[in-house]
Amino acid sequence: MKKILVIGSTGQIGSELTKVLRETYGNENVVAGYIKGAEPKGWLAESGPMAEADVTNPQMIADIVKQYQIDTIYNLAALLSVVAESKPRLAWKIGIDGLWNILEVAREHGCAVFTPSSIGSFGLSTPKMMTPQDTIQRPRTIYGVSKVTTELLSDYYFNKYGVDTRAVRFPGVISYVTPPGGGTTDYAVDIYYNAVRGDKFICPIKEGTLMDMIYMPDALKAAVDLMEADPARLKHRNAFNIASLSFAPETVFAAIKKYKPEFEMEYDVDPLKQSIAESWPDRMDDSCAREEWDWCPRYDLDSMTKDML
Ligand code: AKB
Repeated sequence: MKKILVIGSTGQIGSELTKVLRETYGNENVVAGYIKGAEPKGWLAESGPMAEADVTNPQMIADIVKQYQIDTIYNLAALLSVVAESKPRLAWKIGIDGLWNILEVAREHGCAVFTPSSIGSFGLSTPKMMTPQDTIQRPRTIYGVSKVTTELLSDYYFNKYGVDTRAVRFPGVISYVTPPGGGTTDYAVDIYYNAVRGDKFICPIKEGTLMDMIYMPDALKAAVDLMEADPARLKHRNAFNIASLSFAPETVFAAIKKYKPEFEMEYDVDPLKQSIAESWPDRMDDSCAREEWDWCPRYDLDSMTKDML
């Protein structure tokens, strides 16, 4: 049975990933890592072990790995795209210096490491439609720069030291359980919250702006399935394109309106979010993930919308 440490277990993806991992591998085998000020609460704190796991403190990570005999680390420590632009040094410290610390611990203790990349790892010069797995990655945000570095550093540790590093490039993740914070794709979550509350939605992203999105259960399935995949089949490692949904604001608005005809939306475009969104793909080509580890999402826009509402 795997022994897993989830770093960033109280974040948007972290809390739901910890739940799925505990259901899959047993509560006692999944340690919920957190940082001071963001301690786990409720079921997360009660259902299994937890430990302070600050990626900027390598000794702290090594101690947890030794104490719980961890063999797999899910490293979700990162600032999202919009917030990272206002704190670039911190984004680097957590995303890259932190990853370095984790990879060193993993090398010493033989752990596998999953550190997600993102659609943010692409930039304006990347082909926008059916973005290939291997393509130009010249992002201009610090989020993107750190995600490309994450991919390269993870590949470096695999090629040089044999550390079992694997990752996906997450689209915008949509969930009704934990709201995100500070991302460019957050509008696609906020729109559902507004619809359920019966409020008009003010959309910060321009009509016609396509971005890849994914429903949380599919995002979690990707993270678990990739770490379970047969390494002999993996030609790529860091990181796989995974596509699921690709839509613009007016499309998700129309999908919600089908169930809530009274729902209203108007645009008030945020220039920072818009410029980031325009530098990201319209839709990724995920054929490598499909071929190498049988990636296949389960939700489309309509089934997600029903579930969200
Ligand atoms: C963000 O918008 O920052 C994230 C992402 C797509 O990486 N949700």
